[in-house]
Amino acid sequence: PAVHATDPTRSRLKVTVTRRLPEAVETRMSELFDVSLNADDHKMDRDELVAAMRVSDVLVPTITDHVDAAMLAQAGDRLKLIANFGAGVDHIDVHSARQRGILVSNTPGVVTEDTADMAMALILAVTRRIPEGLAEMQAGRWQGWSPTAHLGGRLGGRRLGILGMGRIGQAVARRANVFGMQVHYHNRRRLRPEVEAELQATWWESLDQMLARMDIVSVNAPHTPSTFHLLNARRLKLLKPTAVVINTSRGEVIDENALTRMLRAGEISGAGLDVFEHGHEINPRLRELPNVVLLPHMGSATVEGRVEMGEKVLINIKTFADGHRPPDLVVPSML
Ligand code: 8YV
Repeated sequence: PAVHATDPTRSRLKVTVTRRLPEAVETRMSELFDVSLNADDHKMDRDELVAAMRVSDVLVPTITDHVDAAMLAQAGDRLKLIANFGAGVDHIDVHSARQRGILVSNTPGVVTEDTADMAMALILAVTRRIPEGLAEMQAGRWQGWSPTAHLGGRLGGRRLGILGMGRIGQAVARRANVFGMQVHYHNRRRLRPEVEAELQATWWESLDQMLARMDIVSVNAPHTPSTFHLLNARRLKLLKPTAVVINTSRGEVIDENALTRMLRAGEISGAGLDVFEHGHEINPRLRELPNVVLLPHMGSATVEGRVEMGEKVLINIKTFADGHRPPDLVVPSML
């Protein structure tokens, strides 16, 4: 069924894209729609975003654009679709959008493998001390091989606890199996038995009980009201002092200050973080720690992935323009 009435006086949808996307995506989008691009790729402020929403049928935001209820209230009634460039939609007030009849879509699936690769990269970087080795080489400090230097921990046999077993969590599990790790997981819903068997994954109904037994914990849950600070100080204290925490999902799922304190105190052995609680404003203490590997939200940053994300956005807008439900519609009950 048609989900919007196309205005016959307007032949092409007006689409505002908040950041520069791969050239091929921008070109295709401009062929199909009346597109407004952010030429210099600056981060648009609230007023700019509201102004853009007022004159657009479709907004294509990214994680750097916070779209809250107050902004939606000022956006007028032209905006019909927020076609997010990215899987996570925690920067968009999906409930308010819904109440105003504005649809929200995302780009699931195409970020899965790249993000899981990055989780493994962080696991390896922390457990095998790769940044320390790199720094030593770059500084010209290497004195030659020694049997006792640079010793990390073997991944094979280690217990990996995956927090959030959606697409990305499952992709991490597949990789961990190949590395000989023992895979455990906590998820709101238990996987189907055949999927659990394929992933050789053990389900823990109790997150607390799982945390106490893991060598490495990988956060792969989205940020929602129910996952905010899921790894709070109390739960982080359940971890073994030898444990390592990996996060390629959203910073808000972990209480970053509590994690930083415990890493400094040696109550947690290490961390690999691609995302942070306050965007790119990182707790400076975190940067000083040798047992912590920090990355600037690179999880899905592959050339191929960005093009596929753009193609997903295009399909969502095109389907909507044709009067149908966008295939990657996000509804509040999914959050
Ligand atoms: C994106 C991400 O780079 O898809 C997501 O949820 O976090 C990343 O893959 C970013 O969010 C794009 O908006």
